[in-house]
Amino acid sequence: VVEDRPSVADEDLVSAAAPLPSVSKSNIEHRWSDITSYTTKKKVQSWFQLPNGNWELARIVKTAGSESVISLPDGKVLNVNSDSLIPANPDILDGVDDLMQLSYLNEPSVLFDLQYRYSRDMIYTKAGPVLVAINPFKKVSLYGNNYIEAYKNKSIESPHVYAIADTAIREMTQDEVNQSIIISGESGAGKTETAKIAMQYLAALGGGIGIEYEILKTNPILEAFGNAKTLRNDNSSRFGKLIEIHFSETGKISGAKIQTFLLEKSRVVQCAEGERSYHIFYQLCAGAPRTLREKLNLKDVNEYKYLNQSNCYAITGMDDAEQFHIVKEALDIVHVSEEDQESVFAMLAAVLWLGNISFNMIDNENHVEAVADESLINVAQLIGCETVDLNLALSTRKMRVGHDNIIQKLTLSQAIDTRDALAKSIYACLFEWLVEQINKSLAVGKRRTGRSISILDIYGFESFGRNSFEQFCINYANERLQQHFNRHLFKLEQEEYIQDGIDWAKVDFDDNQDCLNLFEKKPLGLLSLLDEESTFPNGTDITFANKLKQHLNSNPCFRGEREKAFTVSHFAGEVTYDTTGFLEKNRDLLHLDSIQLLSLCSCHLPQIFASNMLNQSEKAVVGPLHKAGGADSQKLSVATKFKQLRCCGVLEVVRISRSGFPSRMSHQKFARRYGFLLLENVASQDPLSVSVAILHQFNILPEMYQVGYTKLFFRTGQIGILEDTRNHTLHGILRVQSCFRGHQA
Ligand code: AD9
Ligand code: MG
Repeated sequence: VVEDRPSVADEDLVSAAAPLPSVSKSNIEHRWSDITSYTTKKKVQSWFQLPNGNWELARIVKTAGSESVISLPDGKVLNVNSDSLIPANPDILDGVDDLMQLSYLNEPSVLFDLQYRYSRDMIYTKAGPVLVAINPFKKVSLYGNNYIEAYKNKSIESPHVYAIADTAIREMTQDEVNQSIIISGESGAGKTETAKIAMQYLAALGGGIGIEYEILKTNPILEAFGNAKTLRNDNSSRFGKLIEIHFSETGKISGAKIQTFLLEKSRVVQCAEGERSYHIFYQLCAGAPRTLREKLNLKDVNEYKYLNQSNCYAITGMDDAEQFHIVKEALDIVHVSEEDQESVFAMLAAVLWLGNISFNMIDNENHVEAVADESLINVAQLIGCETVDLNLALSTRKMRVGHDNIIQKLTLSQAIDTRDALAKSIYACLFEWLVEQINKSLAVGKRRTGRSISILDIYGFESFGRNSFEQFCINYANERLQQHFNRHLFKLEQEEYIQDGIDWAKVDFDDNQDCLNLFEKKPLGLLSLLDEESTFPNGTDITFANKLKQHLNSNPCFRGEREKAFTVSHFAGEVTYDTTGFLEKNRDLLHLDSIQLLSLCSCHLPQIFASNMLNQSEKAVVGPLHKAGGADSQKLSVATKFKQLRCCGVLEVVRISRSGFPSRMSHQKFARRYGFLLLENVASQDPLSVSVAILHQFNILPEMYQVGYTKLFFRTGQIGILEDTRNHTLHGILRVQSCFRGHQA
């Protein structure tokens, strides 16, 4: 943590780096044992990349001209081009806890360091101002009260989320600047867990009046309603979350506010093979007590179409019934009344029963009406309307033609879309309503101080075999977050050097502006074209895909694929999207008939939903995009894992931080802090002159610092040396003072 860094003062960044997923420890040891045993014998050593992409630590036997003879750990001797060798670090640097300390900063060295630490359960490593967390996929004993105490007292200094949270509290209190902890990483990297660990620390330090307990209890609720099992992560967040935790002047938590973004609605009505819908559905079916089951007419999960299409009901290690009770208890704690909880469960049951409603053909023009079976009856009863009205809302649409109102019958596919749209809307409104209730309960007290720490946890970057509209949105959100990350860490960093007149060799880094332009450019960007096509009555997924190819093929981040697909080069890699369903999902239309139906219901939640929907529809029908602001690894080669490294920007962070002067302090602060160490009296001099005098007196080498107009910039480690001298002198002074006092006494 660098003192006084205005460029990042408002943001302490945590990065949950790409996991080295399901790489078992034995596997790691096996893979790395050659290297580590070799490391001990190494003399001149370099990294050499094998044709399969893996890096091996090679001993250089001989170099002649551009050729080198190297010997590999397995005894093989190869003749290679010297340019293909990448320097390795000396043994003494094995496992350093800040990548910035590495003498040679290259991909194999960074990976080696992370791997070395990971295999010893040291999952956190610093990369300059960023914390890299590697998912352990097992319980590691790094958390809990003893650790919290230790980080609070600074008796442990190893990198940790607690240390990041501690810095955030300190800087918020001392500098009175609001802080943010931003967590990025691909799906399954550990962002949500990391966010919870940070919250745990803030709650422990800022606790006292009890609200911290409520804040922690929002996690099981939001995870139940907003997380689901995907192919990547058994507990994958399907929404973005920003939690703002407010503190009083005395440093106690006074309240919190949660904002959520872009819940994946489509999951409610369909999900891919091997995935699940939202946890809460399974929890309700497994855990509801008998009276509730009877009241809601609940069946087993496999009887509901929305849940049984994907052939996946259980999650190893998760007890849905037990989880239901945890969620209920949490709802109690955030003051959702028993009556409201029952309405919530009724709405969930209504969504499930909606999925079971089927339709009968009533004429030979493909028009349908809903089958009057228990599904229709149950939905009507649960939301509080007549079955006739529900049937009408699902199978007809009122239209205005000229001055006349006409009723149009729906075809089977239109009726299914209407039914699914209603289910998705009820669920999305339920989610929003719950967040609203939670926010009421956590409301920041009247004595608002304006001090807060925010934690951002979104869905991570996703790339599956088949990627649809959902991945398109999620990856776009990640692309934006990455730019924020880039801007903060790189651009602002450089700008600060330049502003302060510092000679700064520009460091190139991958900016993702080109990719964002591809999404955002008007009128010819992915989002504009999608919105445009969504408004055309004759627009289809094929016309959309063709339009993209027509207008965007010259863009280097875009590639048209066969049929309805296209590929985007994201910062984290290429993803091919299948446009099937894009227009429908982007339109996200809920017809007025459905809204009117809900507004007439006798059960109070649907009425609230309807009025919200009406408010929204007055703002025009907007697609969800406008709202947007997350392989079998054992077989992966090390080289593939580097790409993961790249997608978190870890290397760039290290590179830019190290190649520059990461510690900095204003002349005033520097003069105030170290001026007393000067042998000559400088009281009358300006801070800049005092700073220069200090640098001279302590023989700080000129290449170790730069004097800016307003601040001093230091290479890594220099402030530490000055701090040691200062502490030493201060202790001396204190000793003399206490002797003096003792003498007087
Ligand atoms: V997604 O973008 O929401 O799909 P996340 O949030 O990045 O994703 P998550 O935090 O849910 O990933 O972590 C995935 C799983 O990894 C968790 O369910 C845990 O089983 C595991 N995990 C993550 N971090 C830790 C940890 N610090 N200790 C132990 C962990 N297990
Ligand atoms: Mg998550």
